[in-house]
Amino acid sequence: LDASTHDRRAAALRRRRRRHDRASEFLGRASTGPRIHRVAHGEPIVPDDRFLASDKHHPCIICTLNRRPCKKVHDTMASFRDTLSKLKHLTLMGINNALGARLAEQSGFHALWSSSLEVSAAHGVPDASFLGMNQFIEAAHQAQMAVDIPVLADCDSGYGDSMNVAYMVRSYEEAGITAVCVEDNLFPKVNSLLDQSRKILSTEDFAQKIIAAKAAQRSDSFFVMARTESFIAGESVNELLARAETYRQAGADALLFQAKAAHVEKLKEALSRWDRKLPVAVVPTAYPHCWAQQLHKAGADMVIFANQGMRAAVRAMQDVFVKLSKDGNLLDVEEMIAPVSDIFECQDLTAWRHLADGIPV
Ligand code: SPV
Ligand code: MG
Repeated sequence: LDASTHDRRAAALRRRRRRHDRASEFLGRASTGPRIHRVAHGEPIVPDDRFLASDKHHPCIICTLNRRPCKKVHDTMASFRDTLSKLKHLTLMGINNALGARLAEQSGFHALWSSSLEVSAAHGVPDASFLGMNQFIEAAHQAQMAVDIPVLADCDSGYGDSMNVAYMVRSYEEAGITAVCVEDNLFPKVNSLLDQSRKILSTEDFAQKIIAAKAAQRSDSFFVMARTESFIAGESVNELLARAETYRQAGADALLFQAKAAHVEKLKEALSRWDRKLPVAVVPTAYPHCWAQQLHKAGADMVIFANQGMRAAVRAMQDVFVKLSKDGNLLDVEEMIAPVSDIFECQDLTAWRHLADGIPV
């Protein structure tokens, strides 16, 4: 460095330290400076170890300024694979945006499901491949940005054939998502909960999508869940298990056995015969009488509460909107709604103010 550059940097560093110290004094906490992911950004912009990220779970200030995670941030944060391997049983909460993600994290969930049903509904369209991949990525990405727990992104049938699936994996990985789920539904997909007969992809064609997905991933930790609609399409336990075995051999990291109320006995038999050869997820929306603990006991490693958050929000909004449109009296609904302070908390305003002052949170 030439002398003038060096002087300028030293002066900037002194200014920054003074600002930190003042802020810290004000907040009554030690000054440590903003965090920067050395791994993601090479050398720190300020040549002082005080300013380096020491806690891998803290957001990087450059990611914060860019308003998107840098490519490697999630290599240092908890990936879906890490979380699943640490917790024996995982219950995932369905969300469609950052607000839902934050509320679910605050409620104690350790992983999230970015639901295609919810994201579609949030756009006011059916869960029938109306939205494009980028709209689903945006929803999952915004959710992931808001939390420290991993998001498993529901990617329907993978937005095309095997080549499209490869592109999908690259795109989600680039957006900081550590796990995706693809299903053997045909394009355009039909939501499993609809009473509608359907054909699904051949076992071999879907296995090819999994092979493509696994070939496309860049980081070892990226996680590909293969979901089968076998029961929904009227297949037997043997047929489902044959698919499951082929998907396992194709490289899937986990499976999802989709089922409705009429399939519960078949599902239990399949889980028991599968015998945890790979982790399996289930979605009990249509058989709510089966509790998560019972399903875990029956052999499901993951239970996904796919859409209860959105349904709770819809019911709450219906009630408040109807009341307001009738009476126009805000006092009538005050007890039914969250205080504005809760909204500020969901927006993490205090944390952003601290970051703006260079104080890590
Ligand atoms: C979703 O939440 O989008 C799902 C689960 O895929 S289900 O709606 O049950 O198909
Ligand atoms: Mg879906």
